[in-house]
Order: sequence, then structure tokens, then C-alpha cells
Amino acid sequence: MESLIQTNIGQIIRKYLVPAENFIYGFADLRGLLNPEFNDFSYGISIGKKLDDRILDSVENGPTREYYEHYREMNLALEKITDDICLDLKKNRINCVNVSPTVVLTSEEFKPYLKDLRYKFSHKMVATRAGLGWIGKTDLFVSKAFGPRLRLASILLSESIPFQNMPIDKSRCGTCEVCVVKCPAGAANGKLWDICTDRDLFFDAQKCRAQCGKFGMDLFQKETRICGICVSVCPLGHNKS
Ligand code: B12
Repeated sequence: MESLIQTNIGQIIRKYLVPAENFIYGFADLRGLLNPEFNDFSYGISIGKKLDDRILDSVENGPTREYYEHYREMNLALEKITDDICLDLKKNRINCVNVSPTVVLTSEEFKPYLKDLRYKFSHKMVATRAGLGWIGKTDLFVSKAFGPRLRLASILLSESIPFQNMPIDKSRCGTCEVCVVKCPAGAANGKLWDICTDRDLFFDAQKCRAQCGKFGMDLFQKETRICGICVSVCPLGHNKS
């Protein structure tokens, strides 16, 4: 007999991803890839919600308050959607947990995080494993559907799921250098990503963070980090491409 997970899971997810054209989702095999904290889970659902093109176009030279608010709204919307999907999956006796789109740190996690800028969970990794896209030259997840113009969230599952797409193991950015040239922090060196190439070999996250902090201070006169230029200038997912 076909398991409930195979027949119903897609239906359950699609109920909450409305309107459908603003979302992508896919299933990922994460065996051996997750932090031990997530030991109960081996599979994942990656969900991407498209960002607003007009707002993204407006941050080509630096962030705006509207963009900042947009991100906050996106986080809230994705938290709600993944909460609702998880509740529904649990009602169907599918063991799952949702991972917040933002970084949530305990006081012990804070110092090591600041040193490395590596969180215990990577939404981008779930998304490449789900075959939805690849990692670009400024370490953004570049989706086939919306380019980097999306916010990601993930749901982890303990049971195997019906995989639809092959995972993507290397960059498809080719010779494009737009994000590298336009990055105000000069954080990228132009090297192409693949699953064996660690972030620090092609992208300096500390330089990026410092620039995000500078933009935040200029905009809000307080400690907050925001940029978005690399997301805005990528020719993929751009409404004019
Ligand atoms: C820490 C963090 C930051 C740090 C460090 C960024 C960095 N690039 O590492 C700082 C503060 C600088 C930052 C800045 C920004 N961030 Co940020 N950030 C995060 C966070 C919380 C964790 C990322 C992390 O741990 N990085 C460590 C590296 C090693 O992991 P990684 O970034 O995921 O990339 C590696 C893996 O994905 C790996 N990988 C991918 N597939 C596979 C497969 C296999 C088998 C293996 C082994 C590895 C592998 O390849 C990558 C390179 O090594 C995520 C949310 C999350 N929990 O994932 C958001 C996130 C990456 N940020 C995001 C955004 C939008 C931004 C900003 C644009 C801010 C803004 N809103 O204006 C900037 C742009 C940064 C940029 N160009 O990367 C989005 C990215 C969306 C996208 N399209 O990619 C995320 C995913 C949040 C979200 N929920 O959507 N961020």
C-alpha cells in the first residue's frame, strides 16, 4: 500500500502556498548533512517565497526602509506558513519540525556565530538538495524560478518523501560577474560554487556583514543589518529578464 506521506504531503503543502505562482517547494534528502541537533530528521522540504520585484528593483544601489519592512513581513509570513503546514502534517501523523527563516541564537551560540557567521542550519543547502537552484558567486541561493529574489524556509521530516528533482551540485552562474562587481563590500572573488567549495573560498561573510551593518546604521541609526544589492542586481529572476 502506498504510504500516506507519498499521497498526501504535496497536497497538504500546496494548500498553504497561495497564490501558487509566488512559491516554490521541493523535497530534499538530507541524510548525513544536518547538525547533530537535528538528529531526529533526515529529510526536508524547502519552501521559497518570491520577493516583490518593484521593491527589489529599488535597492539596486542600497537598501530602503520599504525593503527592510518587506523582509520582516516575509519572515512572519513564512513562519506562519511553515507552522500551519507542520500542524497539518502532524495531524496526519507525520513527524516534522519547521526551521525559522531568520537566525535564532541562544546566548552560548552568539559568540561562535559572530566569529564564523555560520548558523547551525542552512536553508540554502536544503534548497540545493531539493533541486530548486544553486549557490551564486555572492553566496546567494539562485533559484531556477525567481533567481535569488526569494526568502527561504524549511521543514524537516523523519520519514522519507517522494523526491521530485535531482539535487544541484554546482553553480550555473557561468561567467556572469554582475553581483561580484556590484557588491559594495567587495566580498566575492568570482570563484564558482560547488558542493565541495566552502563559502570562505569564494565569499567573505565578515565583509558582507560589516557593509550590511553600515547600511543599517545609515538608514535606522541603530544596530541592524541590511543590504540586498546582490539580490537586486542578479539578472536571473529579474522581472526584465
Ligand atoms: C548567517 C547569515 C548571514 C550572514 C552570513 C552570510 C553568508 N553568506 O554566509 C550575514 C549577516 C553576512 C548575512 C547577510 C545577508 N543575508 Co543572510 N543569512 C544567514 C543565515 C542565518 C545562515 C547562513 C549561514 O549559516 N551561512 C554559512 C554558510 C557556510 O552556509 P550557507 O550560507 O548556507 O552557504 C553554503 C551552504 O548553502 C553550502 N551548500 C549548499 N548546498 C549544499 C549541498 C551540500 C551537499 C553541501 C555539503 C553544502 C551545500 O554552500 C554554501 C557555501 O558553502 C541564513 C538563514 C539560514 N538559516 O540558512 C540567512 C540567509 C542566507 N540570508 C539571506 C539574505 C537575503 C541575506 C542578505 C541579502 C541580507 C538582507 N536581507 O539584506 C545578506 C546577503 C548575504 C549574502 N550575499 O550571502 C537569505 C538568502 C536568500 C538567498 N536567495 O540566498 C537567507 C537564506 C535567509 C532566508 N531565510 O532566506 N546573512
